[in-house]
Amino acid sequence: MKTWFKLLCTAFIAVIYNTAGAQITDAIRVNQVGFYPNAPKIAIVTDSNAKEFSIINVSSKQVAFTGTLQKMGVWEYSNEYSGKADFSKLSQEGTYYVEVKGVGQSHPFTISNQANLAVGKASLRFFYYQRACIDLPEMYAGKWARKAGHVQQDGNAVIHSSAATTERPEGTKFYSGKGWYDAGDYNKYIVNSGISTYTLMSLYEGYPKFFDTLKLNIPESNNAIPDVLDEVWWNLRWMLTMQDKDGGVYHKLTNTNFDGSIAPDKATNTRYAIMKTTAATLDFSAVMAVAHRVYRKFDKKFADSCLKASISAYAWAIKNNKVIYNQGGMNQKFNPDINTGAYDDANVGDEFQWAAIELFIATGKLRYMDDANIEFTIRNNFDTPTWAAVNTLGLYSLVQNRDFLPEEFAPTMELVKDKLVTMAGKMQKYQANKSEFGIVMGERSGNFNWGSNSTAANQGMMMMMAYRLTGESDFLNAAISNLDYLLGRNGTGFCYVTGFGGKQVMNPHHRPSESDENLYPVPGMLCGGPNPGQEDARDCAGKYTTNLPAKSYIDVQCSYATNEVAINWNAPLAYLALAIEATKGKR
Ligand code: 9MR
Repeated sequence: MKTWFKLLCTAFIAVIYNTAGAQITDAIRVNQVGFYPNAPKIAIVTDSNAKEFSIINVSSKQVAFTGTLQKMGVWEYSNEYSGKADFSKLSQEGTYYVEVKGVGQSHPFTISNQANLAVGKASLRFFYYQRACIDLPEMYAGKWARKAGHVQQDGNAVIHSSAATTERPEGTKFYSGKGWYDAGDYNKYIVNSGISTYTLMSLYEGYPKFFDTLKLNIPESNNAIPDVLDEVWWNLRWMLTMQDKDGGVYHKLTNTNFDGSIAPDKATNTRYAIMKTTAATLDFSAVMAVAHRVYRKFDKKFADSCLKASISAYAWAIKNNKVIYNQGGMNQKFNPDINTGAYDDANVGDEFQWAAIELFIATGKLRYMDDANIEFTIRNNFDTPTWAAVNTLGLYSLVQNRDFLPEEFAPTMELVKDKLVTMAGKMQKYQANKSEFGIVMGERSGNFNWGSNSTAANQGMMMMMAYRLTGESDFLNAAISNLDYLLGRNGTGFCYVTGFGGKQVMNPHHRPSESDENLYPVPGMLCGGPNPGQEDARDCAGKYTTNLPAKSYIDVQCSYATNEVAINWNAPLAYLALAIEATKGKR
């Protein structure tokens, strides 16, 4: 979006907002998208003088519900008082807002049997908008239609000196097209593709019936494969190009430096395939083993090629088990220098474990389980997944596929289930008994990191896994609480998904949105969220007003540390929103 145009429009909107919505207050924090009739409905009022609340129907202006605010205390992460408004009993579909006398009214929200459907679909359609090497015509992309980017560059990717072999010397060109742009930047990184691609395949695996009929209005919508898997296929095809002949996988396909605020088709710098690493190769191996089982019933040939790729990648990683990505070190040895995202992870134990588990599920061979060594590590080495901590994804897959595993594995499976329920249970208890905002997010202070919104989404995904495993509604409610957090019940009052809510994210760090003429950014994108680390403080001088963990967020383009978007953040959002929709929604 052109800056002058945006400033003009923002000023215009501010005027309208102030006249028409004068009573809307930031002191009431509520999911600004929607609730299911038969599910928890909570708002938080941060004014400690307020005692009562009402829920008002927007069209009739009638009071639909009244209640007393429950004193919850001060939320340490935002330093705000929390009075809880519980209107779970209101089950009539409609559009409403919360009203508190003397405080004001909240942004509107719906109560609906399809509360998450629109936001969930938008969160998946984000991946279509991130596609490299394909035009996005208006019929699928609406006003965010754009020309293909990187057709020439990724069609003629260049082997970087760090990745050179006798068979593929430095400068060799190869095809590395398709795939999703990682984030606000246009590079493509295998490590981050790993967790993102997995999360969407896992979503399909958990709710196949729901996704068999969910249409996303993408070019492949009319083929026989569910749309979510068509979308994932776009990235899998790129990932497969990143495997060298010896089984190893290049860490990333990248420019030397980040591009400026330009459209994809204007970003024409050379794209290099960078050195093979153990982490990238193992993430690739895990994802391809999952792709094998998920795509088998749709396209056996493709599925078989994925398994082959997975096995050879794993074998490479066994032989090359300590090739750690260190961008600084690499730049000292090789040219040209590379200064884009590092996704550097010195600990590859969890990647080994994840790949071994997925290969065990794919092949039934117990030798992979020996490698995974779950019995030994189960006590402590698992946590909420991130791009750098992936072994819990293996636990998800084991639980999902428990009915198809060899009998000898049953005792270990008990440990796995127990581990997952214990981990999830700790978080759920924090949400239900301790959190002043009634959310899982914040169960540890470290939750407010770079991409903190993905922490909330991944916690939510874990809650849904525990819910499917146990059937205990406490887990489902905890999942819902974190989605509420992302959609408005949080420390800033923003609905963190673009295009949704009353208080919207308008200026994400996302080059396609920055460079087009639209006022609104590409919809369905989850921004990184509050991050007191403020690693972008120099580029955003004078913009931050606080470093309180849950408030350290700025809706400005410069803020790559709080307002960027990324595939590994949107994937768990899609999981959370649509797993809940598949569970509570009615279509
Ligand atoms: O999500 C990544 C975060 O965990 C790291 O702290 C940060 C700095 O290394 O990088 C983030 O990933 C960025 C990647 O390196 C490049 N594309 C944009 C990603 C999101 O900001």
